[in-house]
Amino acid sequence: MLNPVCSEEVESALADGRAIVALESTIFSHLGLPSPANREALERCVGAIRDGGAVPAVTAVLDGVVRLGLDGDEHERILGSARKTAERDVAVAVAQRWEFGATTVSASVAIAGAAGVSVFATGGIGGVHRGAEITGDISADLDAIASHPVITVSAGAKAFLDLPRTLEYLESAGVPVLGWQHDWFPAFYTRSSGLAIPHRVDSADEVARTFAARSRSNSGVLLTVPIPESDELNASELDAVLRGALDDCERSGITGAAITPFVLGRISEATDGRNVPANLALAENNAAVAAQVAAALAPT
Ligand code: PSU
Ligand code: MN
Repeated sequence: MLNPVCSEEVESALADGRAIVALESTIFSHLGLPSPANREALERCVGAIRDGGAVPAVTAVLDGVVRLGLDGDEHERILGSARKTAERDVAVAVAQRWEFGATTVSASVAIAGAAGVSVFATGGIGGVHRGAEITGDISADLDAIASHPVITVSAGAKAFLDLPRTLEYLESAGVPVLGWQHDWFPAFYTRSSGLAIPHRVDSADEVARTFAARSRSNSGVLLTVPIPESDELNASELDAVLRGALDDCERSGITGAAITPFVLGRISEATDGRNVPANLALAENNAAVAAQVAAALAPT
């Protein structure tokens, strides 16, 4: 069964009950962000977690070993090309000894939960894809958030997904969806999708108390943090870019797990990389909020 190998630092933080924040590796690989922005994203996320007094714990499969927390020089290894590794793929990555399996949100919450790490930060989660009523394409992230004991901190989901259905799915799956000091479900590059957030929270303590009071011990919570106002992109301009990216995806016959990386790449191209600073700012901000939540959960 899933039994992650923890870095020494994560191991001792777990033993002492200190704050830890897990991070995924897909966002930092070529599947998530272009180089060199991916390196900057990793440095800023790790820095924000440390500044918040927590220990960063990047998840990955390296040389067939499931890892939680990497040593300094090992961070280099997650910046290159990778095989996308969702929760179900982790077992295959181990069995086939993949050199670098880049963990998605679903794999990361499974790995964090298995080790007893309760807070995980990312950029955006996967969700219900547009047209899912035909294709059935619903990201494994949603069921994973529902079924592992981890608080996922994200800037919502990108608007190329079907956001109303994503919220409906999370409701059916029993996931508390909390809005960080905000009344709207955020749409990654923009602070509001126009959809009301089920519950607003205003402090890390409220998030920690919600987590402590959930009805099933193996279930998770989704905390959405809107992108900082100064980094928000223009919604109407973005709409055209997202529509174009989805059209290209359909024309190219891209399906399944390849859809999200393809669309992310097309958004980067179509905006000439103007989306990247926003992406980095929100990921860093999520990491900082996650560190506060992890501190509120820590007994000491
Ligand atoms: N959305 C983003 N950036 C990302 C991803 C999603 O804005 O990097 C990645 C995350 O790793 C997420 C995964 O868990 O894509 C979801 O893929 P899929 O839609 O195939 O489930
Ligand atoms: Mn999918």
